[in-house]
Amino acid sequence: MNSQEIRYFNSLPSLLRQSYVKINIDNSNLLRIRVEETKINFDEIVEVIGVRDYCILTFSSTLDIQEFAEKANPFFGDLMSQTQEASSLIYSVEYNPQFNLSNMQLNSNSAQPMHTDGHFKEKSPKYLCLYCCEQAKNGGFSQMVFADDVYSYIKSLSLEIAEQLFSEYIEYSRRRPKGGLFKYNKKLFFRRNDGKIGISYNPIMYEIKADKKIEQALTLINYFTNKPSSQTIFRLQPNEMLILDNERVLHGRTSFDRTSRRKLKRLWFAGRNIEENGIKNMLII
Ligand SMILES: O=C(O)CCC(=O)C(=O)O
Ligand SMILES: [Fe+2]
Repeated sequence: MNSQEIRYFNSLPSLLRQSYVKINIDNSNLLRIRVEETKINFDEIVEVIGVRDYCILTFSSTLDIQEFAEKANPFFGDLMSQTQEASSLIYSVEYNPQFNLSNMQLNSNSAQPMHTDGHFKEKSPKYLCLYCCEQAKNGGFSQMVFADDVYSYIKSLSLEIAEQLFSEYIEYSRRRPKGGLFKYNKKLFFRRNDGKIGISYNPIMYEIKADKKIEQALTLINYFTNKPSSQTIFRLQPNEMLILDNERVLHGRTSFDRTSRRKLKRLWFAGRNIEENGIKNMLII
């Protein structure tokens, strides 16, 4: 995610973008599950995520993320690589005011617009884990918007377009880190085997093309998902982990102060039953 590719987000009304800066409290009193690293009840976690689409774990001490990943594997499926290198199974989302760690939006102190992870993958991850090692002094809030709310919002405007979003492909182009473009087609919504609505979306793209009505719907979805009143907002503390059903929840983060260090470790799991909505016509140009 290149910072030049943020233009879809920047085309949002400026008032909306400002609200990022003003968020300074949790708007939710979210359930946290307290766990000891040696006694993680994965059955319970899977059950909670099945009902709420997310869960937040508070660990009693610093977590060995590698060990966690191994224990989670039978429940969450295989770990997925997160970048071009196959070794990137544990990714650090990291900002350090002293060093410019990368030119990516993700590793800056800027806001991340609402998205699902691994949109560009043949099959997006089912579970996303974000483990907080260090949190910023101000800002750096996590935001979630649920697929069902996005669907209800579009449906309230047009049932026809809401249905088209299950069947019509959207053409995404992303810049490749070493030059050129990566193009693929993907649908926004899909119906999962469990009957729930799945979503796959990322507005940080070089270009997004679709039927005019679908493009308009995406602009509205950017608007809806990025306004704080649609979001569940909270702040991860060190030793806390957010686990999301990445097919059911969009997530983002607010900007944070320039002088803080902040670090999260991120894991992607494929899930145990691989669902629909792969990508079509992948092309590197
Ligand atoms: O920095 C955060 O809180 C979340 C960043 C994010 O979207 C991700 O790592 O997938
Ligand atoms: Fe993300």
